[in-house]
Amino acid sequence: MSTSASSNSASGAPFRDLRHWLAHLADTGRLAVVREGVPLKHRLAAIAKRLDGKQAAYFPKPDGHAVPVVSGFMARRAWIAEAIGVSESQLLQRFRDAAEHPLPWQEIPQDQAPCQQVVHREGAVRDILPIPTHSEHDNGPYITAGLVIARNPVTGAQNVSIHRIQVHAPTRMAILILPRHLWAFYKEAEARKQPLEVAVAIGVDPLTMLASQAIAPLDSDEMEIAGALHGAPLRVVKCRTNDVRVPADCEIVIEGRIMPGDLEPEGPFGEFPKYYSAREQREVISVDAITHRRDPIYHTIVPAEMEHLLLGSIPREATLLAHLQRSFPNVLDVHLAIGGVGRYHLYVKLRKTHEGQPKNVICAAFGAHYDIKQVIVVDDDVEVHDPQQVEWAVATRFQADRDLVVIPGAQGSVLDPSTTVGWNHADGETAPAHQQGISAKMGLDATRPVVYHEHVFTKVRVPGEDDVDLAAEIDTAARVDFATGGVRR
Ligand SMILES: Cc1cc2nc3c(=O)[nH]c(=O)nc-3n(C[C@H](O)[C@H](O)[C@H](O)COP(=O)(O)O)c2cc1C
Ligand SMILES: [Mn+2]
Repeated sequence: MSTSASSNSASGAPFRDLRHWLAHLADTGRLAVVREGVPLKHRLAAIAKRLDGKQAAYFPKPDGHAVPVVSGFMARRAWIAEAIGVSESQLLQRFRDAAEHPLPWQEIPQDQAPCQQVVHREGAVRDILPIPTHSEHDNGPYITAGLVIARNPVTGAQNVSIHRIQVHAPTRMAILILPRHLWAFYKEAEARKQPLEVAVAIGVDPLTMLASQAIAPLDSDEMEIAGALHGAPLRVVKCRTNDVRVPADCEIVIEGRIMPGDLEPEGPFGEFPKYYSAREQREVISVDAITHRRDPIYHTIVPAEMEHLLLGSIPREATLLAHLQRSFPNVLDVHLAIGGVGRYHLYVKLRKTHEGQPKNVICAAFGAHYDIKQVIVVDDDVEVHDPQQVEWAVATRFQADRDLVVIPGAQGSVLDPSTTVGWNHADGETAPAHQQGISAKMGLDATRPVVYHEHVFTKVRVPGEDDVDLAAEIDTAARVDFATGGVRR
C-alpha cells in the first residue's frame, strides 16, 4: 500500500481511491487495526461503534474470512474536508461547486480496471464477501455501504445512491428503494416488464461516497459530481454482465438485476434515526457476478453512527444551501444537526432584511427535501454548526405565539417512527406505502427584529476576545506564591 498522497487535481483532493485515504489515516494515527477473527455478527459493529469518530476500524480476517472489513473512515467533518483538500469552512462551497459543475467520467478498458482483477461468475455472496450483521434486531447480514448504480431505461443516464441491502440467499438480495431516482428508474423498467440492470460498488473513496448523496436533478449522474470533487474525471469501467459503468478504482462490485415484480420480505433493520424499520415486502436484486481487486477491502457503515449521519448531511447541506440561496441570497449558511440525525433538523443562518422573511425561508426549506421536519432560522451572529448557539437564539429571540410555523399532514420520512408509519394494524401489517411517513413540519423564527433600540438584541462580547494570542499572553514559567499572592519563576 502506497502512502504517497500526490495531488491529482486542481482542487487539491489528494486521495484517488479508498486505499490512499486509509493509508493516510493509518499514517496519522486514525486507523485502529483490530485483532484477527472478530465475529461478523454484532461484535464487529460493536467495536467500530466504540471507535466512532475517533479512529477508523480495520478488521483483518473477520470470522476467518480472507477479506478484511473497514468502517468509520469518514466519521468526522474535519476528516471529510481533509479528504477533499479544503478547510471545514470551505466544505459546503466546494461540494456545491462540484454539484453545479459536474465532470464527465472517463471509461477505461476492463483489463485495466482494478475492481475487475478477480471475476466470480458463480458462488454465494456471503462466501465471497464478509458481510456483517449490525444491530440487535436486524434480520441478518446487510450491505450498508454499497453504491447502487443504475441506468435510466429511457435516457441511459446513470444514477448513484446508497441503499441498505439484506443478504439472505446465495444470490438474491432484498433492497430498500425509497421514492427517488432509483425508484423512478425501476418503475420505468417494471412498466416495460424488464429487469433493471444495477451494480453495487463497495469500498469506494470518500469523495465518491459523498457525491452519491447529492440532491441532484433526475438524470444528473452523481459520478460526474464525484469527478468534479476529485478535480479529475472519475475512471469508470463497464460491468462484466451488464452495461452499467462503475468506479474502476473501487474495491468490490456486485453486478445484478432488479427483477420486475419480484418481492421478498426485508427487515427489520436498525436505521439512521436509531430505530428499526419494519419488515415489509421489498424489491430483489438477482446477482449475476461479483468482481473485485486482487486483495479487496470490504467497507461497512455502522447504521446511525457518524459516518452514516455525515455522509447524508454534508452533501444535503451543500445542495440545500444552493437551493435556498437561489431565492434568498442573504441565506449565509445551513446545518443539518446531528441531534436531528443529520436529516430532520435544519438550522439556517440568515442576514435578515425584512420582517417575515424567516418564515418564507422556512417554507422554502420544507420544499427542498421531504426529510426536513424542523427548521430554525437564526441571525448572522449565530454559528449554525454549534447547536448550543442555536438553542441560545431560540431561548432569547423566539416567541411561540408569533414566531412558530406548523404545517400539518405533509410528506415526511418513513424512517421517522412518529410519522404515520407507526400506525401498525393489529395483525402486524404496516400502512400502505402511500400513507406512510405523513408528518407535521415545524419552523422556528429565532431571529431578532431588523430594527431594535439600544443594545437590547446585541450579543455581549469583550473587545479583542477573538484575537487574543494565549501563547503570547500566558507566562508558563510563573508560579504563584499563595502566601503572598506574588509570582516567582
Ligand atoms: C449509509 C446510507 C444508507 C442509505 N440507505 C438507503 C436505503 O436503504 N434506501 C434509500 O432509498 N435510500 C438510502 N439512503 C439515502 C440515499 O442514498 C440518498 O438519499 C441518495 O442521495 C438518493 O439518491 P437519488 O437522489 O439519486 O435518488 C442511504 C444513505 C446512506 C448514506
Ligand atoms: Mn440522483
